[in-house]
Amino acid sequence: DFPPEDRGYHNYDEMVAELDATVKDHPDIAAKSSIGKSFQGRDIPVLKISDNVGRDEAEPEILFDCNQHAREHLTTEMCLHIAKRLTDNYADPAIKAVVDNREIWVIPVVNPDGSVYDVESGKYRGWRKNRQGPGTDLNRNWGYKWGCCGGSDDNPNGETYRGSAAWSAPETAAMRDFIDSRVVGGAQQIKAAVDFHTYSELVLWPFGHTTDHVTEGMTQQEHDRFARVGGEMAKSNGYTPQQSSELYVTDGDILDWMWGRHKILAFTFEMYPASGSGVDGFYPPDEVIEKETARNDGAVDILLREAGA
Ligand code: 0X9
Ligand code: CA
Ligand code: CA
Ligand code: CA
Ligand code: ZN
Repeated sequence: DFPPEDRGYHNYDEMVAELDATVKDHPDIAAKSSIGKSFQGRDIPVLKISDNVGRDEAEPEILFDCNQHAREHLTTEMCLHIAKRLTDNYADPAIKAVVDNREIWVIPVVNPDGSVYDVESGKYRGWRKNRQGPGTDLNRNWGYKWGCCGGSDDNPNGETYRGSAAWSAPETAAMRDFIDSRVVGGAQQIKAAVDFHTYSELVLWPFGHTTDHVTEGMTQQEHDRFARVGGEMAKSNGYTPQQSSELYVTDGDILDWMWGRHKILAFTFEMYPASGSGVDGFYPPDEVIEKETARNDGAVDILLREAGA
């Protein structure tokens, strides 16, 4: 489990219990299901938040996902914070307006096996990948131009191992099936998304596989919308906005697939701390959880709005 001084973080079982408690407290606006199972057979839970939550309504949908990378535990807290804020504050007219006019999907742990493995000994292992053999980097296993561009490793022992084929990891396949399932009447219902990571305090947008701003699947106008919305969100949380490939080139990441395949206005946030801050990047103390998750409330609200545009 987490070391005693970091008990403020939720482990996998506590994350599931937290979602169950949210549903119990707010059964009219919150529902839990599973998008599928991890390599070792753990469920990957998703929380849906909306009015008439049991019905699929014609409302813009938005996806928040966390913890693709095992050691990035602050992101799990981010997803739980989003779920709690949007349900506990339903009496607030501004929150009610959002919840009543959107269908919000929250996936706090995309990589359950890796996340459990990282903390189970009581000492942090610094683990990134899933637990399939030597481990696949889930954020290199997505099927848009998978392995195209030197932005992933073909060595199974590498930290950015892309897997034996696109979707070879059950966790990315489950994410793909879930997102594909949100195509209703030929239209993708999920209009916007944030994939949370740590760290460096960045707001990133596609594409990652090329440093070109305009390319196959990305017009100037589309790029400019990413830059505008990304810039607005970065202003609200103090992060730095940039195209993801400006950080470094990746292939097979979630953003390229969500945009390339489904035209979802998808961002990756690299959360606290900033790079070079002196704080342990992947293991900040639990005392920062509240501040560093609430820090993104404004950005989340901007994207919830933009999903309706
Ligand atoms: O490398 C990643 O998957 C992400 N960074 S992390 O330190 N959390 O591992 C960044 C992915 C964003 N895409 C690109 N930089 N191209
Ligand atoms: Ca502490
Ligand atoms: Ca609804
Ligand atoms: Ca719907
Ligand atoms: Zn990451």
